[in-house]
Order: sequence, then C-alpha cells, then structure tokens
Amino acid sequence: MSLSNLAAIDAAHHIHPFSNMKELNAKGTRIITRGEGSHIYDAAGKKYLDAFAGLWCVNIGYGRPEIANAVFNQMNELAYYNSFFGTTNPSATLLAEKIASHTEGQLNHVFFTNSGSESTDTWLRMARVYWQAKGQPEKRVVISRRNGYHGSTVAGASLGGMKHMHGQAGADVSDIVHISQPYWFADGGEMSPEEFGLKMARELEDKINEVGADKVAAFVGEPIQGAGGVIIPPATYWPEIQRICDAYGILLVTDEVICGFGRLGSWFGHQHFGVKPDLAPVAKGLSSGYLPIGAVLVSDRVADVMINEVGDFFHGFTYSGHPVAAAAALENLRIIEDEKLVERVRDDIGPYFTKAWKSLEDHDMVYSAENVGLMAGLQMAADKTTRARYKKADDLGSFVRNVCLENGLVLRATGDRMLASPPLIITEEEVDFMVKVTRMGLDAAWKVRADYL
Ligand code: PXG
Repeated sequence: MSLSNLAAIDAAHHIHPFSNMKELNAKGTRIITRGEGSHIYDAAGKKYLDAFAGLWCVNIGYGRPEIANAVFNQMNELAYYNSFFGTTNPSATLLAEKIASHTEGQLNHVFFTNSGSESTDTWLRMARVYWQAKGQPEKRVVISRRNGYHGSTVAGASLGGMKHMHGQAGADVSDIVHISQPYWFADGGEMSPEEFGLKMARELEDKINEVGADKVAAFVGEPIQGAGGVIIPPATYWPEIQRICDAYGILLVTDEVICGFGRLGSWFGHQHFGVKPDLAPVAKGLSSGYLPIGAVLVSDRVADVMINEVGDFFHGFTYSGHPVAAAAALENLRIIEDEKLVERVRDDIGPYFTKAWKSLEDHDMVYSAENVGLMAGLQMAADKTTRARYKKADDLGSFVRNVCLENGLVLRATGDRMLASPPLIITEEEVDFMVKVTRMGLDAAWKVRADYL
C-alpha cells in the first residue's frame, strides 16, 4: 500500500481526535509505522526523536519485547474475563498490589478503568458516593482549575478548565466550579512566585467559603498541569492546598495521569510535592501506552467507606481489570523497577536534562526553560523583562514545533510554550540532540518574530 493511498483512505474514513479535519485532510496525515527506544519512524522511513513519549505516556520507550511476550502469554492463557460477579484474574490482582506498593501506604486500593477519562468519571462518582454514604449527600460540588485537563468524556470536559472544550457541547456535568491556575509567568504580575502560589491556593479557600464547605466534595488538580502547558506551580502552592483541604474536610484528588509512574523522578507527582491525596486517577505511564489501561488509586479513608458503608458501588467497565492490559502494565512496572527508571530520572538523566534544557534560557526568544524530572516547559516571551507575550502565540508555538519536526524532533506546542516529556530511558546524547534541535527552532523563530508580535 503506497503512502498516498493510505493518506487518502485516512482522509476518507478516519476522524482524528482534537483535530481540524478539513485542514488535516487537505494536507494529509503523518503515518507512523515503527517505534524503537526513544525514536519513531514514519511511513517514508524518516526517524524522529520522540521527546513527547507518544502523548506523555511511553515511559519505558518503544519496542520492548518483554511487554510483547507478557501480552502474548496472557492472551494465550486467558484473553479476557470480567471482575464483576465475584471474580478476578491473577494479573489484575497482582497489579493492584504492585501499584499500591509504590504509594507509601497512602493509596492502598485500586479501581481499574481503561483510560484517564474513565478514571476521572470514576473518582467523581466515587467522591460523591463517599459523602452520600457519610450522610452528607449535599457535599457534591467539585472544585477544579481553569486550564486544567482531566479528559474528554462529558465529566472530563466539564471538570477540565479548557474554555474551547466547554464551548463545544458545554460543561454539562452539574456542580463543578473552577478557580485560577498557578501560572506565575502569565498572571503573577509584580508578586514573587511564592506569594503568587499562596494567593492562587487561597482561591480554593475563597471558593469553598463562597459555595459552603457543607456542599464541597473535593478539589482536583494535576500536580503539574500537562496539556495546559506544563505549568509548574510555585513551591508554596501544594502545601497550602493540602492545608485548606484538611481544614475544610474536602477530599484532595491529584490527577496523576501524566505525573504518575516516574515522570517527575518520583513514583507519583503528589510525592514530589509532599501532599497526601484521598484519590488519584492514573493511566498513560501505567502501561507506558502499550495497551489502554487506567485506574483510580484510593486511600484507606475513602476505601473504608466504599467497602464498609456503601454496599454495591454501581460503577464499572466491561474491561475493568482486563487481564491482558494488566499483564502489560505489570511487566511495564517490573521494567521501571528493575531498570530503576524512577531513580534514574531523579538522580541521573533528570539533572542532566535540567542543565541542558536550562541552557536554552540564554536564547532571545526564551523567558524560562523549566522542568521537574522529565516534564518540561519552555516559555517564549516577546520581552524578557516585562514578560510581554507574542500576540500570535498559537502560530508561534506551531512554527517552532514544525521546524523541530522537519529536523527530526517531536516536541509539543501549547501557545507560546514548548513542551517536552521524553521517554524515561532517553540517553544523554538524545537529550543533547533534543536541545540542539529545539535551539534550531528558536533560531528560526527569532528571524521571523515580527510576524508574531
Ligand atoms: N488527566 C490528565 C492529567 C491527562 O493529561 C487525562 C486525564 C485523560 O486521559 P485519557 O487516557 O482519557 O486521554 C489526560 C490525558 C495533550 C493531551 O494534548 C493530553 C491528554 C490527552 C490528549 C491530549 O497534551 N492527557
């Protein structure tokens, strides 16, 4: 099958997620055919360093035969069985134990889903059912953040703070309200990042008082916002959020779909920031994307009520605890453990990456190049002292991304921020290549910057 044939078939039949299909069909989709280590290859044989790990998920890199074998063996042994009517399968049970073992006792119980979005729907229902069972059914309101991302189901789109998503088919789930994000570059003004972090966290307190603590079920936030642009909160933010959730008896939910499984140099993002969530949705790095699987990690506080007070929780998916997806995830976690990838990000490749990425701050286009572990954002600014922004920010980000792509590097752009999230197995040479090509993109942008002012 020729490349142009495949692109034509795709244009005729395949509707892509988050895509302008008219534009995409006109220019033709890129067809990715192979992956190995930190690299992907397109149908024309062109090689790219995938500094985005697919979609923030291929933590162990592409092409690992261990996972293929684990999946093959599990499919031959037991391709599917459900966990609804008093049954389980060994892979699902052992996976629950394995995940819990990395939460330091904080999140001892696991409910399986197939994606981050399903995990969002699951914890939202669970949080409300928890308060019902505690005799406070009016505690239903969930507070989340503008420019947060929690998935694309109706609940995910409602909980997320993406205006363009709310604008399409609405933010339909009731009793969800939003507060500001801790994005100091954009909104911090003359405040120090520390002052600003406290101010943003205290918006939660203000919102709880406005709604009434007796009506608020939970607060949710990504430890570091991913799709929103790798917004790394000031150090004062999360401890203050924890204080407020404790003071008002609100469940704390950390959305670990991106931060979980090593990306920040800790098993989970909440551990990096030193907070103790009651619930935590995960997906992506749980299987490194080899098969779809997600979960909600549940603390003893919530699980005790769900198990001892609720009775039946009328919720679940045909593929909750799917044996093959669970086998892939178990093998993925074995690899992360055996190859000490979390420690590698914390102590070795993470610090190397920090130094390399930060070196881009000398570039005229760049205000800051920040990261935690292997989750990185680069902020472009039209004026480095005033933090004035390029007016055509979306086009500018796309321009830099396209130059990188032409030169064999996959980076992500969100407005005037460039985002990176490479596989945890990335080598020093690959980091050097990544920074070199990013600099090429920035150099090219500098030459045409007037077009974006
Ligand atoms: N929570 C977070 C924090 C996520 O990043 C989800 C939930 C939903 O997961 P699923 O598996 O249902 O997609 C995500 C997903 C982007 C992008 O453009 C990010 C995600 C998905 C699609 C695009 O950065 N994150």
